[in-house]
Amino acid sequence: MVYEYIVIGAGIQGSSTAYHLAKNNKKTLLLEQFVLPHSRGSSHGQTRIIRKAYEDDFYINMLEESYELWAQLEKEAGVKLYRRTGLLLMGPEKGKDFQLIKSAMQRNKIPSVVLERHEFSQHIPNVNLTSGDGAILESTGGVLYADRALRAAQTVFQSHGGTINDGEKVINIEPGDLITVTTDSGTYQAKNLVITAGPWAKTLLSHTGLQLPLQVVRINVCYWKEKVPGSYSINNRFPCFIQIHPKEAEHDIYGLPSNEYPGLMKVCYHMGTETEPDERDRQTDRRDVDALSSYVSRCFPGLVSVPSVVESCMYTMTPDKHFVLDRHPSYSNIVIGAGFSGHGFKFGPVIGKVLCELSMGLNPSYDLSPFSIQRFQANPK
Ligand code: PYC
Repeated sequence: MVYEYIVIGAGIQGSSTAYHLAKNNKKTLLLEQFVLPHSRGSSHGQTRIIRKAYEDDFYINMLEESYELWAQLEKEAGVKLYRRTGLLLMGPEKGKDFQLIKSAMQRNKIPSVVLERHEFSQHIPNVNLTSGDGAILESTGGVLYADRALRAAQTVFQSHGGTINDGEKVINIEPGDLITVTTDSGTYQAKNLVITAGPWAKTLLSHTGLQLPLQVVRINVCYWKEKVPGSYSINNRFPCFIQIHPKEAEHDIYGLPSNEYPGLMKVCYHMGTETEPDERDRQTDRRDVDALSSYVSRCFPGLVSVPSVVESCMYTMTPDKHFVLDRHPSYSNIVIGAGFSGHGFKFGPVIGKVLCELSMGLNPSYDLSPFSIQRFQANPK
């Protein structure tokens, strides 16, 4: 079967790309190796954080549009995808990372308030602010309803004539003017291909002769029980949070108010242990959960410091934690979206838009140099 475009991988980035292609009247096939919906990749689960609190202007600019595109998708699909909660940023006040985000927020006029230590507990009850930490509350931060968002992008894609073939694993890609994609149950051809295969990107790209420094890690997604029901609840306006440089661990910790499991707050470590994507559940390292337990008992005294529920997810990390959004260096009709490094979901609709632009040969709406493949080739790690 011949299509104009094939997109491999129906996570949020691939589904959003397919959505934009179909809205541009392109005959598009979206291939997914697992039967949808599934919890095997990086786009499952009920919630994600959305925020503009970033240190780089290029992310903040993309997020401005991302909020608009999420709102548009909400309208098109008739479902609520975003709930504003605010985003609490905590971290060593004099530290470089906290200061860089704070100045980027000021420079970009992101609605926010700096919470002084003496007023912190009045605004954010039941949290112990670490000595030496500063706190900023970004008011547009909130929760994205991830499963719903993924389904919405796929449904609107189909309503514009797009085809989803799920439960079909790609086993070969033959580049050419007409690219041939072979799955375990069929063969498809298209003039253009977009690869958004999440943790499987590295293997798939090797079929095209491209090696990228992508590392897949397993994330333990932990939910912690409130000692007093409702004390960290979305309904009581508790915000999402990011803790930069916690004392207990090398990487950040983040959390979302209790919502999807009533009475349980999601608090997770923003890093994991390396895994093979098909062997995720063999990875049983729980050192992150131990660090989280110490953090929770020190900073969230209203939570039981043993997680009630632990689920799994995967991140695909690049060495600099910036995404890959680029054309294949050898085949200009193959476009790649990869390495979302655990912070890509919130950008879904805008990433879909730029991958669609790249694959249609249009000028992308954003400067994509921070996301180039060449940055690895110039300085291989
Ligand atoms: O980038 O906001 C974020 C985030 C939260 C959890 C994982 N990433």
